[in-house]
Amino acid sequence: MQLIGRTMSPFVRRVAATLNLYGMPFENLPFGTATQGAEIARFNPVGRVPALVTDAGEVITDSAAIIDWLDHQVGPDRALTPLAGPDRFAVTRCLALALGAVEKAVAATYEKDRRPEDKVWPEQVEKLLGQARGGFEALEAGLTGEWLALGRMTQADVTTAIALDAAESFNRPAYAGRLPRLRALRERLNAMPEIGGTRFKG
Ligand SMILES: N[C@@H](CCC(=O)N[C@@H](CS)C(=O)NCC(=O)O)C(=O)O
Repeated sequence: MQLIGRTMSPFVRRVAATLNLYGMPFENLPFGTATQGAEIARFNPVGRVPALVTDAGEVITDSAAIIDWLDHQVGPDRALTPLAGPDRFAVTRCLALALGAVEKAVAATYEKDRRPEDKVWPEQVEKLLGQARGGFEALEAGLTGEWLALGRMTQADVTTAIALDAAESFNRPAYAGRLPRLRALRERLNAMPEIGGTRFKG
């Protein structure tokens, strides 16, 4: 299998970590969105990463669709998101917060770093960062035990840890002194080579 995109992207990284946790080997084609749009568009007409090329040569885009496909490959006993029932909802409601938060963190970075300086709108950057923090604070409030859902490690934990890593790498001061429980969860997960090993090294 081939995973398109650099693990600097939290969406790419959560797919890479899931592949590792499921023991599925893959080759990473680390195309960057800022300069390699044409290469990315060969795999994803929407021009975003991640995309996954399966061993059958099929291309799946969007981390949620890719991870759903991976979950169905490993089956209900190993899937990090339960495939059905109330347990699935317990995980997906956390995922909505983590993905929502990191989408806003990414949008804040694009707003700040990808526009000509005179076109940057500081109020919008602050609004986006506030939305990102809102999502993480809600997850922090819900983290009362060891894991975010179901009393065991799920995709909610994997994605939240990776989302927080990314949000902080984009803008460390925005999160300073906040989110102690999520940070502790993140450290535990990053100590696992399947997850910590996917940190972007470029
Ligand atoms: N919902 C998508 C979001 C993917 C996404 O926004 N990827 C960013 C990189 S972090 C991207 O490709 N941005 C380039 C662009 O939108 O032009 C997913 O979960 O895969």
